[in-house]
Amino acid sequence: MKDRWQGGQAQFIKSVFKTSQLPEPEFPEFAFAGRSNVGKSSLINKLLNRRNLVKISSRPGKTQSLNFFLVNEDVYLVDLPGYGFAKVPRKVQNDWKGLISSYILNRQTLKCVVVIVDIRHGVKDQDLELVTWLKNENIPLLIVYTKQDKLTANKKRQQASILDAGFGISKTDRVLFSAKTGDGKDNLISMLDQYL
Ligand SMILES: Nc1nc2c(ncn2[C@@H]2O[C@H](COP(=O)(O)OP(=O)(O)OP(=O)(O)O)[C@@H](O)[C@H]2O)c(=O)[nH]1
Ligand SMILES: [Mg+2]
Repeated sequence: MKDRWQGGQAQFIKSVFKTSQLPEPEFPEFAFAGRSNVGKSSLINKLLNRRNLVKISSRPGKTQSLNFFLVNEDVYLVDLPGYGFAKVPRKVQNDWKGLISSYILNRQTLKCVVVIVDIRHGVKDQDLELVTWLKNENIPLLIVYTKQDKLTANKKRQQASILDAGFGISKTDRVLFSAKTGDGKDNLISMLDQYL
């Protein structure tokens, strides 16, 4: 149902810094994870057809809490803090990890974790670690290769198969996307809708 996502019915609910602050698990939920600066917030904005609902920054590490957005009054989207940003102190990195992993493992309404990867980059250790962990925990996941506008068609295909091989996934487990052009948006929407 494209209108759910693109109809403009989305609002920021809250930022969560600890488990006790999580909103009631009232709605099906999708969480968006990925390295700092990969384009998580941009993807959510594009998905919801909103320019500025989620704050974007060229400075990595902008999103430091679990940010909840309510879509169409019946779905939560959760923008997770980015990982892999070296300037964040180890103590803070570990706190994030603890909060995020307990959220992912215990959230009954979580339908799928969307793992966002920059199509230009190879498979990074932390991405592989997350994907492997999600698979082991039997948490449904969907991988998005984003910023595809930055590559030529040839290079895009090449990078996509390198990433598929690195993550051990098939074409049907991932979506190519661009927050700049909106390419891949319909595909992403239909993948998400399958969980609803
Ligand atoms: N060309 C292009 N630029 C993008 C795309 N997606 C995001 N960007 C740019 O990448 C930068 C980071 O985007 P964000 O959406 O803030 O990334 P993030 O993953 O939310 O970052 P953190 O919250 O810091 O973890 C911004 O300058 C965006 O404009 C895309 O698909 N194409
Ligand atoms: Mg962000």
